[in-house]
Amino acid sequence: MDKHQVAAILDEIGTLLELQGEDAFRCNAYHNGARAIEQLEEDLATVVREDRLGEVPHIGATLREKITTLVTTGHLPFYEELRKKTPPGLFDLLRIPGLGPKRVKLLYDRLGIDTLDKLAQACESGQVAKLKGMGEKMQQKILEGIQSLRQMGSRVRLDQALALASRLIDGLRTAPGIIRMELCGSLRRRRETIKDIDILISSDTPGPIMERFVGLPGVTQVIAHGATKSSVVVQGDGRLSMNADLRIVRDEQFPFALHYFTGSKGHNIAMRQRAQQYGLKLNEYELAGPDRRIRCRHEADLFRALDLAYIPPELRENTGEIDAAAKGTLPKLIEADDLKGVFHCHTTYSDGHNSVEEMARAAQALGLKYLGLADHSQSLTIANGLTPDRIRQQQMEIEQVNKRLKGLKILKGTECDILADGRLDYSDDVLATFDYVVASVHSHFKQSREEMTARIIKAIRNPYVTMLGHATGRLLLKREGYPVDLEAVLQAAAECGTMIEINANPQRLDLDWIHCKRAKALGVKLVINPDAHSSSEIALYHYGVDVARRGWLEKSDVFNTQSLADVTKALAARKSK
Ligand code: DGT
Ligand code: CA
Ligand code: ZN
Repeated sequence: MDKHQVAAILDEIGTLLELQGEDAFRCNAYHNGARAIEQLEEDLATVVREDRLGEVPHIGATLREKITTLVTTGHLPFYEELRKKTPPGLFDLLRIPGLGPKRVKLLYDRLGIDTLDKLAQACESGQVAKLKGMGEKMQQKILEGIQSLRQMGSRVRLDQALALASRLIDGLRTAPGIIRMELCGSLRRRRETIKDIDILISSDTPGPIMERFVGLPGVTQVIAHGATKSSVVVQGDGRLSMNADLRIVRDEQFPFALHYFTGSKGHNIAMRQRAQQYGLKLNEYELAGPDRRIRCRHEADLFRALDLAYIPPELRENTGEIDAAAKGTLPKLIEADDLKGVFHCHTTYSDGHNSVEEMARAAQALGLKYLGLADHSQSLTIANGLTPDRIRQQQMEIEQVNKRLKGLKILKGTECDILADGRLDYSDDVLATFDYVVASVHSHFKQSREEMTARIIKAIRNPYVTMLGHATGRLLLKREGYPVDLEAVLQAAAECGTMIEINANPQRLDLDWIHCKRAKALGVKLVINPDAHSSSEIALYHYGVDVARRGWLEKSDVFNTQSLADVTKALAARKSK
């Protein structure tokens, strides 16, 4: 059992005792002991073995005995008894602002409340307000707390979390004494959804930085305020709120802490095993052997010390990156600057907010060389899908605007609905007027997996279809994708040379990175599209590049890294087949 696990158990014992109504002195002994163990720089097992726990501040005789039992046997009967006596739901209640162990105990003893649901009911029926020391105001506050807790239990979209995190980073930047500062955790790995924000700083004077952190604008609650670690709740736009953790280490520890807190957990475990093969121990503070410490200035030095190439954070999901880094076969990942254009953007012709020309100017400002406009097709009436007449009108306008533009070309596309039976929403002669066709599912989501798979594969086999749009239709944290056999879809795409979109809109990020990896293995070409509905959304392609990187994709795996000349040639060749 490592020190984090031991510390967590000590902390929990402190809380369990509080819930039993024990006196504060005894409870705090456990909380303080937990913190001391958490901050221990030496290996806990060694300290226990050499019977030196007594030298650790805040560890008295009782804790020494308990910790020794835990570390040597992996169990602690005292703790297990306490747990049995306490309903687990009481811990959920403790997360509500204003509810300490005393009040939770009161609610449990008097009203039998041991879950959030029961507490919500008791508040709604007014029972809580009648308890001694509670009142109407407290009851209302508890109800609000339950609501925000339920919402916070869920994850947050990458773009929203990044926005919140950059606000925190900007607020911290001017704090005195910061040597290095980085975002860690799932944000640094660019996962599509984020549980909490992890920030790491190196400094010799952590105190004032911590003060700044817990007082930053947007911080609505301080969960913990310690010397080297603090946790807060920050409020974003709307009702969005997230937890954020700040850890401060000494600068020589920074590369190790940066690696550790970037994760993922699976990657960390595999790295620790690799270190062990070298007779070294790797943790958040150091890489060290029995009689030496490996000096690392940067994360790259840490990898080098284990004979590994630098592994970019996006790849650290323990899906073979350590092997590849050892063999020197890591991909050279695609970068945002590699993109030369995009293919899936909407204008005011369908449900976009900007005109053809406004979209083109925005793409140009981003340095793109081509912009594919792909408005919705006729049967999608709620999105003002285009009839063949209006297609002609738009294509004429595109030709006009193209004459005025220098350095950027607008390509004529469509986001054509895949009808319920797999046919496309336009006749072949209309389809032939486009430079390319994005085919997407926007209806009949409830089809069976077999029907949906056959429907999509039929579209993929249609020679007019250049690429499949948002392959699963998922809306992150809102709507599951429709049931579909993606493996079969990817195989069909590989056979026909149909491309698959990485929809970069942060609400979708569809194709998922896992399937990008598979698509690449099958030889399917991917294309990163922002699905922009306004000029400012074209830049969303950045999130698609994040997905592509997590999917091990290189520049050559993504179609829109090619020049305008090459793209034009490839599209023309495909049409003439
Ligand atoms: P999330 O759920 O979006 O917050 O994802 P992460 O990866 O940010 O996870 P988090 O915040 O729980 O922890 C941050 C990093 O700390 C994680 O990526 C790896 C490291 N870590 C956390 N718990 C453990 C653990 O039990 N063992 C190891 N080896 N590493 C851990
Ligand atoms: Ca995190
Ligand atoms: Zn679209």
